[in-house]
Amino acid sequence: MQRRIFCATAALAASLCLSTGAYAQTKWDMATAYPAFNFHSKNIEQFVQDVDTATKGSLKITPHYGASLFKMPEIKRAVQTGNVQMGEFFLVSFQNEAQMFGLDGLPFLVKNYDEAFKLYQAQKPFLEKLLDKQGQVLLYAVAWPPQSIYSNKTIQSAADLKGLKWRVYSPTTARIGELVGAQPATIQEAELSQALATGVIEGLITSSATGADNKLFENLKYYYNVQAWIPKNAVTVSKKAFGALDKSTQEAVLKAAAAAEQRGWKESREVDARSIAALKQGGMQVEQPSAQLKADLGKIGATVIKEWTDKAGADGQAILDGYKAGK
Ligand code: PCA
Repeated sequence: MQRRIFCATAALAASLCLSTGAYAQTKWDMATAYPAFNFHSKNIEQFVQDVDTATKGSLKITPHYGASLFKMPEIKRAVQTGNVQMGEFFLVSFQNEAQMFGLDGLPFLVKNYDEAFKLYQAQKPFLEKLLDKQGQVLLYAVAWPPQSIYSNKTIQSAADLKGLKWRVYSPTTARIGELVGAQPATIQEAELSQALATGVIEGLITSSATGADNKLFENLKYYYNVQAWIPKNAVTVSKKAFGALDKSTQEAVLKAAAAAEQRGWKESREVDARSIAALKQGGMQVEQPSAQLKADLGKIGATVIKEWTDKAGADGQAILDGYKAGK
């Protein structure tokens, strides 16, 4: 009986498909590394809905959250090689490929979201060009909240970071670890809770949002609001997949992307305040950095920026000059 109903339903569905004739639907998968409840993911969800509405369902994008399709470091390449049509990845993690990807991970270059957005405007043409060479279209980029220090013990100066098992996510965070004499270990966000629970790491620098998302207060006690940099996630689509769309669908995607970018930056600011409150609520001691810690980090930051500029060459210098002139 059940089988007969199923067959009848399937037949009806097939005839409906046939009757719509030329109706063609494009399906894209999207890889992302962050949990579905994270604010970047919510923003993606809205983007996907906007595209669906604007294209009357002719472009269906299915996001795969929590690194379920690819791990974060693999996502960029997966889009590049066409293994997945769309992806979201953390730009500064790719600094070894091109220094320009690491620009928004430089310590104390920007002081707040407005400056971070200006830096992004200066960086954007370079990012677009780099990604284009890698077979991708940059759809949008959204900032994480400012990056601050979490630790299992009090940190009054850089010397207190010495020997700490230090989680890193980029060449710059690894270099900072090295400069303070910590023990750097690369851990992806998706593995953060486990690494903390098993004692693989004792401290890190990340956003209030990631701290709250992963309930870092369960294993770490202190949060120092140093706001060292404001890095971004980029959302890209493979050039091939984008190029296969008709003009009006392409426009719908770009329009939804522009809206997602605006919404994401606004949401990031709000998420920061909410997440800091959640950290406190969870028992985390939220503190301002001491004058000594600030001074020490400032020096480390200057070293890291100098090293970046030396490697980034003329483009790097031009972008820093352009950003400073327009500030
Ligand atoms: N959270 C991500 C990237 C930056 C952030 O705030 C992470 O820690 O991996």
